[in-house]
Amino acid sequence: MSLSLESAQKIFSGTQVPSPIPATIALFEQLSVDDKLALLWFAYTELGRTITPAAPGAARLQLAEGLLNQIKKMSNDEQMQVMREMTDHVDTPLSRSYANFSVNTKLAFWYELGELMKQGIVTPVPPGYQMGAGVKVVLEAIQKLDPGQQITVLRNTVVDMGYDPGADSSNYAKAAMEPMFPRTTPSPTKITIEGVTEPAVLSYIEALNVDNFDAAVALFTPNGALQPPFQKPIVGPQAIAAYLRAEAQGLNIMPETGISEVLVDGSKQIKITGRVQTPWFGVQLGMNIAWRFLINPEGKIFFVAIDMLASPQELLNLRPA
Ligand code: ECH
Repeated sequence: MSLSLESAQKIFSGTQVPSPIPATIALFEQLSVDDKLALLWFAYTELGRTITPAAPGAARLQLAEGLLNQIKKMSNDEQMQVMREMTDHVDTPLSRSYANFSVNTKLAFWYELGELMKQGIVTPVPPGYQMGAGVKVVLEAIQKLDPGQQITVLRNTVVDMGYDPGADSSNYAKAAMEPMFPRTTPSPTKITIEGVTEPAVLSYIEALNVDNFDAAVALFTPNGALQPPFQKPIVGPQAIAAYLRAEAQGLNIMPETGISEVLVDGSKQIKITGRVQTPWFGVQLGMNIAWRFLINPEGKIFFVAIDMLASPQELLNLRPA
């Protein structure tokens, strides 16, 4: 029996709980452009009271330097206009350059603009801005999320900005030409998962913890797939490698417990829960994550879905189904 992607996506579906992240992003999308920018500023400054991102290194900022220098030279009105155009996906040279950045460079660009806002060099909200009722609703929705979910919402809005005339997956390739994201915390060296000893799973985690994406991809079947949180599966080793290079740099992966079940055809479904640290926030923040693996009878990864969980309670939710 050959494994199908469709049935793989359904493994352990009984343990899934609806995530508030897409709902919060949908609320955000309904705001006016000025409300969006103001919301991000309020959410980011509020988050900053408890956790702050690590300053991106000089090498990364250099990639965004051209854009940042243009913006620094502008008047406050022009700066506001540029930020509105990026948020509204207006086709401008600046929006296009931004869309060409990798995820980490996009984040570094806004990190730097945020610093310039704190210093008063760039205005965070238009003069005379009045907060709309919608902003309060979205802010409250964000406040209810756990920190890992909050930074996911921020990150998704940043990724989505700018104007990209091509397919959005094309900028995964950009990351290959950019410097690696430095690890802010040493990664765990010895991985043990209570209840799971599957070699492919352990090797996958170990490979990601040393940014060895080629080794991670070699564990997949030729038609294997990886499904990131809230996304469609990415199919095939080449596409997975490009994705991991763009999105998984510097992650510290700390699985805790799991369950493993052998299916009639000899394949295995394995669910693991644990924590992941992003190099942007290091030890300040552990995201609660679940992995759902489908391993073929030869021990290769046919499918892995990565799910973002809300709470440590959900981490314990390992019931098979
Ligand atoms: C200001 C106002 C104007 C508008 C904007 C502003 C700036 C905002 C800034 C935001 C910065 C946000 C940051 C967010 C970082 C989030 C990182 C996350 C990482 C999650 C990673 C995960 C990885 C999971 C995976 C695993 C695998 O096994 C396979 C691969 C993969 C305020 C100026 C915009 C500056 C820095 C959420 C979950 C575990 C799927 C990758």
